[in-house]
Amino acid sequence: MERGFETHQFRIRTELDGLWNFRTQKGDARRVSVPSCWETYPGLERYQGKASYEKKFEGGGNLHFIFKGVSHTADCYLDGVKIAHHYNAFTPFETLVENVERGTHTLRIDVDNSFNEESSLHVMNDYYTYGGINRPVIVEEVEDIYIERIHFTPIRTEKGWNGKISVRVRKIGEGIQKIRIGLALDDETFGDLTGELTQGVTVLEETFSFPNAETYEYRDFLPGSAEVNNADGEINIPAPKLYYLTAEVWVSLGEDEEMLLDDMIERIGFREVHVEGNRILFNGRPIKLRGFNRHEDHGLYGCAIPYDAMDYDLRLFEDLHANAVRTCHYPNDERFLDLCDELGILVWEEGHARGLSEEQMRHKNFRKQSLDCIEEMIDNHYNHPSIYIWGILNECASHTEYGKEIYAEQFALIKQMDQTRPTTFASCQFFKDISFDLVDVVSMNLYPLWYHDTPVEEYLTQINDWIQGTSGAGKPIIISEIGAGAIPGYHAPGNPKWTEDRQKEIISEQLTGVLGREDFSGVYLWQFCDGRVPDGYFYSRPRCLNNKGIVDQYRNRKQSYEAVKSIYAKAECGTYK
Ligand code: ADA
Repeated sequence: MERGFETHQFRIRTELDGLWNFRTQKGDARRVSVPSCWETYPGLERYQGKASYEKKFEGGGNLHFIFKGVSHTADCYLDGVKIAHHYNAFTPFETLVENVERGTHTLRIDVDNSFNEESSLHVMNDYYTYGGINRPVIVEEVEDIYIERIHFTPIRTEKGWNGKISVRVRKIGEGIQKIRIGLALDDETFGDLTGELTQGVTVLEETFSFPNAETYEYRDFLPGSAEVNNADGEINIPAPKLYYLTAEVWVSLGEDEEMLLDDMIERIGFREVHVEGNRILFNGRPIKLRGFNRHEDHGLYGCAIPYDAMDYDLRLFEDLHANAVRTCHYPNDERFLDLCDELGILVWEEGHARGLSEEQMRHKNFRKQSLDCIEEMIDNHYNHPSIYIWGILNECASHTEYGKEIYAEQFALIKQMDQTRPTTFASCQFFKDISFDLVDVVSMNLYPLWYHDTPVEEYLTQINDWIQGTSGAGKPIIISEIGAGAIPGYHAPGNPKWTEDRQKEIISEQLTGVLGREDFSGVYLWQFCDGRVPDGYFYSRPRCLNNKGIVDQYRNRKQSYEAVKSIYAKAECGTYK
């Protein structure tokens, strides 16, 4: 499944999941299910290189292909003719092939997950770059006029909600065509967009008022927050209010006749996020984050985590009384974002980058590859109400002039595409970061008691005092990473580091310290689950895993799980004093 809901009633589409033919460059061939990572195919657990996937399908006319994620570089061919190229495992891409003869066709995707000289973001790093078609592939049959994207912007007014609706339509072929786009919210028609299309892309947009729209609220998941009443026999659990926004493209046939050419359904929420002083306000109320950093990584699936396993992770988030997730360090599978929308989990989504030096940020492809990733992330994920902030460039060179230029360039792109969400980046440039003037929210990755033995309270005060002397003064501050490691099952006298007991001690002190202070807008624990790292990190990552999860890579719980749960359950961790 591509999304958590149906995105079309009218458009003809086929999800190309199921069995594909697979072969590595060395000739290892087998049939595999897609989406998947080749590290889950026996014998290929550590394969880095190239491989091909092939799938036959029936279709014809204008074929629109949607690739939700291929890790990490894809070259796509239809019946042997190249139709698309894409870099980055974590963002969707699409392509159109016009006037294809109806019949049986072969789609081939050549995939490369090597750390080659063209790759500036998928490099040796503290997370694993898997290989494969890690997210769904869809083929659609579209008319000569079809909807490419719908963007919905909620606008709060004194009289209730307005909504700006932008519909991006593509016209194939020459000539001018008048169209009417019929708009409905939960199947209730509320207006039209009309316009004349010429070849290529046209954006039609207008702001409509929705005075009776119900506001989308995130869930705080504090104990007792789900008032469930079964009085009328139904199980009523409060859920954030989501609406289905439908757009239908009609063309006039003369007189009073019209013909439906295409449709698209988006799911939206009426909510507003903004920064006021040192607080992040969600519908006017300050949020206090009790979150986790979550890599898309699983011991059974690699980064191709199936929908049910994503849902299982979020059931643990709810059990842990967490209200937020950070998609460290790249855009996530849209089905996960759909679940966060439905559950009301606050999402910090970020562009793909982790810990790149100034030299790595000077890689010949770095600017384009990271700007492309941001553009694809926002263009595709704009409508998710659970995303309250955009992040970029985790722990990159925000302490150098060149690095700051790059951060500025990327924030400019974000603000150009989305003026409604605050921006941030997670810094580790302690006492030397020069880029806080670029952000709405300051975020810091700290590891007191793990990477250094400075007492938590002392270190938090040092960091906050420093920030108040920089261009980040007075801005909200998020502790975007804090944590400690533990090898599952390891216990030893004196609780040395890597024991579960020591992890619990350290994390308890860290979380209590951060959540007990007024000066922070909350915390994202590093990290939710243990995640795989490449052999190149073996010296500091026992088992070739980043072992700072409170569950292991199979979601088995460590001792610290219950400790985090009890801290996050405390009411004072959900509000300020
Ligand atoms: C950094 C980085 C994370 C992870 C973490 C750790 O803060 O942002 O990706 O590497 O350190 O485990 O040390």
